[in-house]
Parts: sequence; structure tokens; C-alpha cells
Amino acid sequence: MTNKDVKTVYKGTGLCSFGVGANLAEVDVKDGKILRTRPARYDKKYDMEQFRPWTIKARGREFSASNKSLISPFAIGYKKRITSPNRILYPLKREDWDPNGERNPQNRGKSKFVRISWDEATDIIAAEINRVKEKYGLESVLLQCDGHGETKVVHAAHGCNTRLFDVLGGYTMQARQPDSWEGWYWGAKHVWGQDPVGQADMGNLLLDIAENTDMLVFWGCDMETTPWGWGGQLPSNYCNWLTEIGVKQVYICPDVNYGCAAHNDKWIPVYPNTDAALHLAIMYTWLTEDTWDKEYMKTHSVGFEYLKKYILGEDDDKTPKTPKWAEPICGVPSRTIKALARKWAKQTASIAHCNGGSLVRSTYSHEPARLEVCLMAMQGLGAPGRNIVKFIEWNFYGMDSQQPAPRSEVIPSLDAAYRGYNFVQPASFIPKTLIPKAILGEYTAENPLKWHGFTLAGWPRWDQFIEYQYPIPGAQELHMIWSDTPCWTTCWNGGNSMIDALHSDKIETIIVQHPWLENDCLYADLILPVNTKYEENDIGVDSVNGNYCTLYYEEQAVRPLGESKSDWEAVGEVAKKLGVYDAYVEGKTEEEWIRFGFENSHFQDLISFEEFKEKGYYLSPTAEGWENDSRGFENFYKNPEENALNTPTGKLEIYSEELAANFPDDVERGPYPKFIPFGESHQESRLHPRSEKYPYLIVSNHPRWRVHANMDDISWFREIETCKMLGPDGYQYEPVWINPKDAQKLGIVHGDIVKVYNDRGWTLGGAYVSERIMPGVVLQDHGSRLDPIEDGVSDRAGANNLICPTATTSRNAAGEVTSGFLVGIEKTDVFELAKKYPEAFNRKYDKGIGVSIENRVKL
Ligand SMILES: Nc1nc2c(c(=O)[nH]1)N[C@H]1C(S)=C(S)[C@@H](COP(=O)(O)OP(=O)(O)OC[C@H]3O[C@@H](n4cnc5c(=O)[nH]c(N)nc54)[C@H](O)[C@@H]3O)O[C@H]1N2
Ligand SMILES: Nc1nc2c(c(=O)[nH]1)N[C@H]1C(S)=C(S)[C@@H](COP(=O)(O)OP(=O)(O)OC[C@H]3O[C@@H](n4cnc5c(=O)[nH]c(N)nc54)[C@H](O)[C@@H]3O)O[C@H]1N2
Ligand SMILES: [Mo]
Repeated sequence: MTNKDVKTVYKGTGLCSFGVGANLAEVDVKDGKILRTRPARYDKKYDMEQFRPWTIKARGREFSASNKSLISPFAIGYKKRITSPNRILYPLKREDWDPNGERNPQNRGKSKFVRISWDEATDIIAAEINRVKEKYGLESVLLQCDGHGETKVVHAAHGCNTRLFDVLGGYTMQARQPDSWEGWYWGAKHVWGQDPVGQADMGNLLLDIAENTDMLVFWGCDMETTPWGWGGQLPSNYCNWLTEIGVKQVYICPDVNYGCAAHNDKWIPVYPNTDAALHLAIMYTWLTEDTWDKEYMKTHSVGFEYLKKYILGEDDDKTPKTPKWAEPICGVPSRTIKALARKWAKQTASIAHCNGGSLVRSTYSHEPARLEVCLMAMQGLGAPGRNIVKFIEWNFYGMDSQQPAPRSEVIPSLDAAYRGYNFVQPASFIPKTLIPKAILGEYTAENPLKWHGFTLAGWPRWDQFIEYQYPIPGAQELHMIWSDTPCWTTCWNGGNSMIDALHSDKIETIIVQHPWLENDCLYADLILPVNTKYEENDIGVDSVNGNYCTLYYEEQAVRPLGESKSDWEAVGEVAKKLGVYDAYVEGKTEEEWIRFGFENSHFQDLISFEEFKEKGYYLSPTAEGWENDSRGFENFYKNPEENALNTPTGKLEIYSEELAANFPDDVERGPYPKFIPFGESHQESRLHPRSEKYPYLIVSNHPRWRVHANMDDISWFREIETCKMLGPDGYQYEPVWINPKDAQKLGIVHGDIVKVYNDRGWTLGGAYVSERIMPGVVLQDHGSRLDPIEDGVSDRAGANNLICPTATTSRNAAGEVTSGFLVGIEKTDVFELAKKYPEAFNRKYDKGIGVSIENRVKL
């Protein structure tokens, strides 16, 4: 850079929270403004040989680590998010919420906010905490503090409030779900015992696939979208290379997602959440054609006889799970099922996921997850070229078993300095999926709400058999909420029920701290303005990108906007008012925590702190001899006795005695997996009569142009038609993909505005008519920024989580259900709607940003 006024700082650009970031970027700053964000060129600062760049060699070709970071479009566009007009610049209070008088909970989401000072805001919060503590006890305060966020460490995005309440002596925590992998957690864990996350053993699989796999089956996986945040562009590059070396790529999904469009050799469309039927029909083919690994099943698994009888129709349901049986259920022609099964048996195949696809977040998702493990077992899971790989976090939190990429010698960690969320199980907690139910019901310690498990990703299998309750003995109901994660409505199950809960008069106080005025912020009583990581000094770590594990010093790029403070500082202001600031910060300043983080990072012996700070970052060398690391389930495959799995028998438990003993009457998650189209908890199936009213299954994928609720107001993305579609009223609607056959039937043409509805409410979208979606299915990404038409009923922005099922995965599995549910769809006239709902449709709206903050704040 020749221009002397331009300063370059380093920032990690992933969105993961818990301090784990991804993909280092160089940020150029001039005159207090961000000019641009670009990949970091490691070779500008270092001789790369010292980091032992890895090279995977297979079939006469090579694939190597990159000497620059491979950042995502989100990183490049993020400067727009930092300066978004939706930023909250000073503390806000709802104008008709008076903590000493009328609280008007019914007006949450309706009445406007007014500006107050930090002093006033923190006085009110401190007084409210003391009042609630006195009157009801600290367990009546719900801390919502999970979720992804900016990858901040000392200034942690989530859970600084738990640090404060740990000092105060109690609270009720909203326990984060294993959201990304519900099916693996509630299902597959019982089969293959993989703890803590429930996903596969996937060490060194980039090499294994390249050497040994003929066919890689992307089963509910978009290699060009969801790896962006963590692996950046590495997964994309790897797939291009697989094509070069002749590894065939088969995509099984209802839509031609972006990875499918770029890399597929074959697309097999399947109806959402009917994969279990497809699994069973493949297994049926293998069983009847005698092309499965009988010896492996004998030595490596227990209980296969139950599943076998079920598949062959020799048990109570008397239905052989033939390809013909599966065809009308899953929409895959039986000849395709047979062809796939035969190819699979003849060749070596692995399955690829990012986290498993929306099907692991649908109704009864434990069933397809368990069946997939059984399917892989029948062909010798762990044999060369036969594994299940996850292509998203390439060195997942440094867990040895979760690193498909060549292993790093040192995996950096900043756990010691992380100021958010404490990873302990508090006395009182409620699963995130059950929050509306908890608030809207009448529960006491004597007549409590009950469920199984702490429901936090990472908790062991046996925890799923423990029954917990809200309120805990001696505690009272919730009366106050403090959220640093205000996107429940647009990211969780049955968002409309959460809006009802936020109107409850039981909840006397709702505090939110957040950088942007959006989603649940609309229902707050008091809001604290938070800044972005570009406005802070911090230390960051990336142990997930697969290229080089990285530790970086994050220098402040720009000054905090308005009166915003970091989450850690904001909570600190409240701690001061409560007289517990020193205990809250544990006696250390920001700078001291940064240094403490470095000193405990595992990098402290590789480079001095001074040099680290001056250079901006340091990389971990690739481990010597990584090529010889075991691959996936290789060790278990070779010797199951010596390398027992973490199940009670040490084998693959196709039949789980534990599930049978703990939940003897559970027909929704029995001891062995089945295809369950509907049941007591859910009726979201084309096979259920409800589908006459709501005939389409909706796929609600992770958004291509957002990370969940994040970044919906980046104008650069909104210009892209798969991000937003311009309505005739100038509003940018969230696209809804519809197959041309269905569109014709419904009288819908590309660009029409459509209503997507079911008995839980409705939302709008722009019709994107395309053969990229199979008939009978519609697709709308999740996480669009809420713009309610009628609170708790309808929404203009396409926040389809509002109308997801409210019930959890199944009776005894408290997971989220957010995709693969029934909806109706029809063309609508926005000008007619505008007449009917003038308040919502007359809100000030800025193209490129969305609905404006001015509608909510009295300036
Ligand atoms: N329909 C549908 N829904 C789904 C899924 C699906 O497949 N389909 N997938 C599920 C999955 S896997 C996940 S992980 C969840 C994600 O759900 P969440 O993790 O709850 O959502 P995020 O948008 O990632 O982030 C949470 C909030 O943190 C805020 N935030 C970001 N940075 C900061 C910060 O520095 N400080 C503060 N205070 N706040 C910050 C964001 O703006 C956002 O409001 O969604 C789930 N929901
Ligand atoms: N751009 C972007 N990237 C992200 C995120 C984001 O919000 N935006 N979120 C991050 C997080 S927290 C997570 S957990 C991961 C999630 O990563 P994934 O679990 O892989 O993501 P999904 O988008 O839920 O699903 C991937 C693909 O599954 C297919 N699919 C959907 N339903 C079904 C089904 O019923 N059956 C089959 N066979 N296929 C189906 C669709 O083609 C979809 O593109 O992504 C991460 N990366
Ligand atoms: Mo996730």
C-alpha cells in the first residue's frame, strides 16, 4: 500500500461466537473509515516453509494449503453491516414502559423507543435486578445469551451477562440446543456413541476421500454456501479438485443448491424430510440382493436383526421397505433408488455433510440420522473410502476426531480469555425450544414443565436420560428477560409463539443489548447499544478453517459508533451500579485479558507477545506425519474390540437397550430407527390429511446471503435476485423458490408476491420460479429480518421461522424443528394488503437496507 494514510489491521471474519472465529482478513482503514476487507496474504509477512504447507497427493495430482486466507463474501460485505443505518447508537427505552408505574407489556412491538443516557439505563437495570431478586428470586431472570455472534473473545458477543449473574448468585439460563446437528445428537449418538457432538469421527478424511472414494454423496449439503463462514473457499476448491481427479459427486436434496449447481455429476431430488424412506429402500436393495457386509455387521454392531426385520416387512408393520414403497413417499423413482444402491454396493462411497442439512433439524430428525449410520455400517463404515465427513469446520474446535483436513501441530485456543458464557450447567435452565411454552404456561416448582437433557451441544449421551424441570424446587416463574441474542423469533421453532410470550404480562422487564435494531429488539423495554468487533481491540483465534490454524491480534479499526460499547463493557456498566465490577472483570483490564489469552493460547512458546502484536497474527505449522493419522472410523473398522465406540456395548448399536429401557413407550423414537411420517408430536407430512390444506413442504435452508439473522441489511447482497426480489411496491421480498409446474397450477409467475401460510400464521415472499426446486416443494431461506404485519400472526419480510412447528423433535427429544413442514402458497396483491394493513405497509423503507429504524425510534 503506497498511501501512507492507510492503516491495515487484522480481523477474524467468521461468525461463530464462543470466541472461535474463522478466516483472517486484512482491513484497510483511512481517516477513521473502513476502505476494504481482503484476504490476508500470509507470505507477505512470513516465509511459509516454517509452517510446513500441506499437500494432499492422490491419483497423480496435488491439492495444497493456500498461502492466503480464503475469506467469504460475508467478510467483504461486512463493512456495510458495521455502518448500517440500523445500528443502535444510544440506550433506548420504550416510551410507555415505566418501571415505577405502568409497564404496558401489550404494547411491546407497537410503542416507540426514546433515547436515554447510559447512566439512566444502567440505573434502571440495576434497580430492576434488585427488585426482581427481592420479590421473586434470581431464578426469575432469564438470560438469553447463546447464539452465533461476532467472533469476539475478551469482548465476547454472548454471555457476558452470565458472568455478572454468576457473581450475583443465580439465574435461569436459556440452554442452547445442539441446533446444527439435532438429529445426530438425539439419534445417531445412541448408535455410534460419538461424544460430545454426535457427529462422525472424521480425522484425515480429505486424504482418504481423495485416495479411496469413487462416489461422494452430498446428502443434504451445499458445498458452495454453508462452509463459507468457517472453511471459506477451501471446500469449494477441494470439490473442484475432486472433479479433476475423478471422484463422482452425487447430490441428494430437494433443491439444486449452489454446491449442487457447481459440482454435481448427478442430482437426486428428494422430498424434504423423507430421507429415512430412501435410506430404508437402499438398505432393502442391499439385503435382498445380498450386497452388504454381513461379517462387519456381525463383528461391529448389535441389534441389526430388529432393523432387518423391519426393512424386510417381517415385523409388526408387515411392510417391506422396497424401492416401490419408498417412491411415492420420497419422490425418488424406484429405478433410481435401485441404481444408486447397486452403484454404492459396487463402488466405495462416502457421505458428505456440512452439518447434515435441514433434515437434521426437521420432525423426528433422529430417525434419518440414525438410519444413515446404519446404512454406512452395512457397507463397512471406516473401511478405506467409506466414511461420513463434515465439510464445514475443518479442524473443529481442535477435537482430533473432527479434523478432516491435514492436522495442525498446535491448535490455538482462547478459552482462558473468553469473557462470555461459562460452559457449566447452571442449577436452573430451560431448553431454548421450550421458552415460549415455559412463559405462556402456568408452571410452579410443584407442577413444573419437564423435559430430558440439558440440551446443550456437547453434553454426554447419558444426560438425555435425565429429567429436568422449570421452575426448579424453591424457585418461581420467570419475570424478567435479559437477552444479548435477540433473534429467537427469526431463528427458532414457532417464532409466532415467542412473540406471544414476549407480550406476556408475567414478563415485567425485557432488556436487550445488541448492535442493530431488529427482530426481538422490537419487543424490548430497554435496549443497550453494542458495537462491532471492528470498534474494539481484541485477540482472536481460528481453529476451524483447515488451511492454517491462526491466532491474531485484533486492533481497533474504527471508533465505536455513537455511544455504543462492547457487550463486556455494557454489562460492566451494570456491574458498576451493582457494586460488583471488580468481581465481574476478575480484576483485569482489556489489555490484561488479551495478554492473558495469548499466554494461555498454546502459541505462547512459538512467538513472543510483542512480535505477535506487531506482526498481527501467527500460524500453526502443519503436524509432521499427518499423512499417517488414522482416517475416520479406520481404527474401529480394523479392530472394534481395541477401538470400542463410546456406546454401552462399544459397538454400533442399531438397537439401543438404553433407549428401550429409558423410554419404553416412545413410539416416536424407539430403540431402533424407523421412518416416521407423522405422529403425536407432528403432522408435517404429505401422507397426513393436513396436507390437503397445506400441500407443499417448505425447505428453510441456511441463508446464502446471511448467516441466520445476521447481515440482512447489506445493500450489496440485496441487489442479487437470490437474496431479495423487488416487489411492485418497491419492497425487497425474500425469494420463495417454486417449480414451474406448481407455479402454473397456482397461477404464479416469476416476480409475483406470494403468501406462504399454515395454521401458525403467514409470511410473504417473492416468487422465484425455477426448476432448481422439485415440484411439491417450496424453498425460502431462513433468518430474514422481521417486519411484522400483525404481531404473532403475519410478517412481510419472509421470516418463515414464525410459522415453523412449535413442538420439539419428538416427545422425549427437545430439539428444534425448523424445516420440512407443510405450507400453502398463493399469489397475493400487495396493494390490497397495504389497504388492509396500512401501519405495516406504510413503514418507512430503504431499498438496500430494509425497513428503517425510524419507524421504531422517536428521534
Ligand atoms: N428455519 C430454520 N431455522 C434454523 C435453522 C434452519 O436450518 N432453518 N438452523 C438453526 C441453526 S443450525 C442455528 S445455529 C440457529 C442460529 O440461530 P442464532 O445463533 O440464534 O442466530 P444468529 O443470527 O447466528 O445470531 C444470534 C444473534 O446474535 C446477534 N449478534 C451478532 N453479533 C453480536 C454481538 O457482538 N453482540 C450481541 N449482543 N449480539 C450479536 C445477531 O445479530 C443475532 O441476533 O438457527 C437455527 N434456525
Ligand atoms: N451462508 C451461510 N452459511 C452458514 C450458515 C448460514 O446461516 N449462512 N449457518 C452456519 C451454521 S450455524 C450451520 S449449522 C451450517 C449448516 O449447514 P447445513 O446443515 O449443511 O445447511 P442447511 O442449509 O440446513 O442444509 C444444506 C442443504 O440440505 C439440503 N436439504 C434441505 N432439506 C433437506 C432434506 O429434507 N433432505 C435432504 N436430503 N436435503 C435437504 C438443501 O439442499 C440445503 O442446501 O451452516 C453454516 N454456514
Ligand atoms: Mo448451526
